[in-house]
Amino acid sequence: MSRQPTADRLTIILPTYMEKANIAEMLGTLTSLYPGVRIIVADDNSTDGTAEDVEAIALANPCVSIIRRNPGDRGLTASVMEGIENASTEFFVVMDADFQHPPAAVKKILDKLGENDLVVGVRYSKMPLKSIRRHASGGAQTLASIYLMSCRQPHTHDNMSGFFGGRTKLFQEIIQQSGHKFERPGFKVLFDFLKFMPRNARIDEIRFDFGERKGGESKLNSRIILSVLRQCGILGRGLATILEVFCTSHAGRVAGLFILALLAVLLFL
Ligand SMILES: Nc1nc2c(ncn2[C@@H]2O[C@H](COP(=O)(O)OP(=O)(O)OP(=O)(O)O)[C@@H](O)[C@H]2O)c(=O)[nH]1
Ligand SMILES: [Mg+2]
Repeated sequence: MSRQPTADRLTIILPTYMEKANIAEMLGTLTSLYPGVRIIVADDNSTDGTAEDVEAIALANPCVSIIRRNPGDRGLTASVMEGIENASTEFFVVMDADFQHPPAAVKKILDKLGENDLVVGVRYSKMPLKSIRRHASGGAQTLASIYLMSCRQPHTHDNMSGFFGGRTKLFQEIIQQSGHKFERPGFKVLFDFLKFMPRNARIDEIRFDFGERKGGESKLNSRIILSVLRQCGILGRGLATILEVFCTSHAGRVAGLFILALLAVLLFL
């Protein structure tokens, strides 16, 4: 077997929710760039016709398949896990379906997989993100690195990246042994994998220009952002629960303001 991995040894996993605006173009781009590549779309019951578009394409191209996920288990992390569990090639790459991860950069990841267990796509510039999201993303990256270092686990320059590739067998073993500890509804599956990665795993990175979403809308919301905290042990989970109560309900916001006002009064008394 040659050392340089080729597209026929690769499965690309695309988690989707309401991506009708992008999915057909994404599948067309990937299949023409990488003839012979397998593609698994893990769709979370989109109601905009995403799954139907994939099914029509899969009829003409047996390398493309779809997982129509259990509606009771919605989650980007859960979808990626299921995609990896269903992959049968030696390597896989996970990427978004909205073109923020450039299809041409899959090759850069694939080229490095021959000598590595995990290759992470590191976002070069996060300029397409709004300023507040750039800061939140920087904070989450620091938090995750500190957490991983404290557990003596490997960390990377972009622990939150949704663009990464790995050796399928190793990742299937991690899911089998530790998948029950993953934050299934979360967005940051790479962080979960890093928490359970063998300490001697061979890890490399590629850099890529993080693009703008091509069509459709983002599904990120404050609850999902808080789920990053949930991935940081008991303390993180406790803090996330408290913040969720204060930030995501009207009564919680009122109670939060009341507590802040009380603290201010006590400080100035
Ligand atoms: N299966 C599944 N896929 C999802 C879910 N939420 C988002 N996705 C997909 O995951 C990828 C990333 O989602 P986005 O909404 O683009 O999130 P993001 O890239 O972090 O946010 P933006 O920068 O605002 O686009 C896309 O391919 C989505 O279709 C989900 O609940 N289930
Ligand atoms: Mg996106």
